[in-house]
Amino acid sequence: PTTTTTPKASSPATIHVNGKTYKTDSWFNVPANVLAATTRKLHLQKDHPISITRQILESKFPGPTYKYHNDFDPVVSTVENFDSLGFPPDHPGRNRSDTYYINKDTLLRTHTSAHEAALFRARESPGYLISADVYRRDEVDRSHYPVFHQMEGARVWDRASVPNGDIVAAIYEDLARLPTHDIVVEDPNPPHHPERNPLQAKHHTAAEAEAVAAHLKQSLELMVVEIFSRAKAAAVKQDPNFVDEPLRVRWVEAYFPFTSPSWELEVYYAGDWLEVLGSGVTTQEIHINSGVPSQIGWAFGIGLDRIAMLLFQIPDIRLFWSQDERFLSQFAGVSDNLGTLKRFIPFSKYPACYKDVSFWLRSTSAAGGNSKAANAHDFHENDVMEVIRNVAGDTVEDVKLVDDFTHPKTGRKSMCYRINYRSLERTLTNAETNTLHDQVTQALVGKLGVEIR
Ligand code: FA5
Ligand code: MG
Repeated sequence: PTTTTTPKASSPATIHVNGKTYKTDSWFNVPANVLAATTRKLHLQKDHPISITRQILESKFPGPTYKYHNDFDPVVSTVENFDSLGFPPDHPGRNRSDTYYINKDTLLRTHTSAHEAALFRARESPGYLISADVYRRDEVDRSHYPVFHQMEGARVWDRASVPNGDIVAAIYEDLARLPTHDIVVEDPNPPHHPERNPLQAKHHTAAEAEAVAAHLKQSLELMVVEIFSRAKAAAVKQDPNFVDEPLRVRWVEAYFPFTSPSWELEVYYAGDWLEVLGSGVTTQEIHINSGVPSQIGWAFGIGLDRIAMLLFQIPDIRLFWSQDERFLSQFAGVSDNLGTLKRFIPFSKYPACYKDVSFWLRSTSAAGGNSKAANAHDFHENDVMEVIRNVAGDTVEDVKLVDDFTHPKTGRKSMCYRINYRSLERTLTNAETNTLHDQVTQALVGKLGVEIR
């Protein structure tokens, strides 16, 4: 029998999010610190870097064609988050090790695509943008946090309402009205694998899919060019030695259950290609199931935190959650005047304090009995990450697996994690770090049933 190591968040019978009450059940796995983040709405906080980034991106998708939705509730159903988008029943994203559940049918959205089908159904505008907080159980380091922000966008055309029913002509007319940019896209049309990422031949002609893709690419390139031009302008203004390298962007093939074909847009940054967004031609079943079978279109999703980190040169994702004036004051006034955007000047970095914790999992054969005991079979690293984050909060900078080892005789597995304790705001005392680390160790034993070595 499989046991579960999912940390037992103190499970209240009901919880409240944004003034609504939800019943929990045995699927509930949302820790208090994550639940608390649902009230923050950083994407709407004036002069917050996440909100400024949203404003800059919105400026490239003007109304009334695009309507902005910035206040959708983070609690959605499994139907909205997964089924409506064509996720197969066994998709790993549905696991409790990856997703925060309130109950079996209700979760904290893992992406803004959860609202896509409802907006297609609503038909309020031919395009939309959604900005929102999203939630994923994940590793702990300077670029991952259990809560981050996405902006989702889509644009549709309706065969039933374009002049002469010529949807291809209508899309190219809209494309011709878009601004241009002078960046050379290195791989504008990467080949795609038709077996996994087909043109939707049953629903689209090749010419239709091509027209949608061309409009998608131009629209998203404009957005990315805008961000990187603003980042560069800020850098040049502040640092006369800044090396003004030309912007490099390329399209690569990607896979999503709700678009086909699909692409990611990558930008060359600090010596490497960086994925900034996922996108594609929307799966026709979503339009059909939303009662608008005559529509075709594209959609994309971009991570606002990552973009904000690049734009402002913010070195650690935890900073977004800081209420420290030394952080927030640096962005004052920018929401009202985007031209005053400056790079973040880090305040002094406080010392790191590394501490290791080593523990045994129970061997798989010995599993059973104690349902709390972690065995090698059902061990999930995200559980370790979460227990540590729950105890030590934002004083953990990162957690890394430094050793794992299986005893040749007993078959027992041992893991060693190195935790870096470093506050963003002050120097931690030795005594304080030791106490914290003791609490983390006890929590790993108590919540995961591991045995400390
Ligand atoms: C998605 O979430 C898709 N819903 C995007 C999409 C929408 C595709 C519409 C097609 C059509 P993905 O998991 O790759 O895809 O996340 C999208 C973006 O969110 C990433 O490119 C990245 O910028 C950001 N992101 C993903 N995970 C994290 C994380 N843990 N921390 C910060 N940003 C993240
Ligand atoms: Mg991705």
